[in-house]
Amino acid sequence: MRAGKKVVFLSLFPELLKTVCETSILKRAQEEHLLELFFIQIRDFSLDKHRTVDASPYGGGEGMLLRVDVLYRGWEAAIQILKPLTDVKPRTIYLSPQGAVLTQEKARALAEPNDEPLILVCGHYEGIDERFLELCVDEELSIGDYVLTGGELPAAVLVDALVRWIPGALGNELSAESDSLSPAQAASEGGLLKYPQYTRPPTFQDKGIPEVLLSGNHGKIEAWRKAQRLAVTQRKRPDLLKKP
Ligand code: 9WO
Repeated sequence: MRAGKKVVFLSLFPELLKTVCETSILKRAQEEHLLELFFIQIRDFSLDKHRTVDASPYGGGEGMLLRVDVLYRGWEAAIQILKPLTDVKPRTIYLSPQGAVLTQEKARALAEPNDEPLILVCGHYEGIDERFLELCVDEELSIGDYVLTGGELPAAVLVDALVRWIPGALGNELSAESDSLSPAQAASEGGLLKYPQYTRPPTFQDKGIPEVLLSGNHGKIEAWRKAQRLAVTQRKRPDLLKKP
């Protein structure tokens, strides 16, 4: 078994994904072999001289769809890339506004060290042929209730949310768990939002910082932060406090 979470992107714009993934924490996670990313250009699996990947929908209607045969050959290439790296069957995820909404809990589950590779399929045009969903897709995930122009940014969001759960990826011993509770996590664990934070300079445009933070009294500071978390949650996300 090779080290690191393995993720293959199937996309018409792999360069966009590469650029996002060559930055910051995602870059370092790859350098430290905590994450191993692969990029497949769907267009490489078109067989005609114009490298066509789309066609109009049977029955008529707006726009174009990604062809199932082209997409399938790209998916098979993803399977072949992963074959020598692990015996675990990959999980194929299609990013679409029709999927279940991605949560912090879901990202944590996908980051589990079970060696299950991910194949992230990024659609374009008006969508993909339904037969690809039936044949290859294990799970459809959405990052929110809005329609974009393609699945690349959602796929990047998914990997970014996931990498925070890989032990060591945040560059210190603190994991995502000890970081600020996200609204989603707060919602699922009855938690609260983060308290207000301050750093230098101590005065900016006549605004100081709360006196208690300079007191050196850690008990008082903890109590203040706890009260602030409740107040901030009430003000910004009252819905999180109303959930049972
Ligand atoms: C377009 C559209 C128009 C009217 C009603 C529903 C509709 N769905 C789509 C659609 O899925 N367009 C796609 C563009 C085809 C697949 C890739 N695209 C996409 C993915 N747009 N938005 C996403 C997406 C993925 C994950 N989370 C949020 C949005």
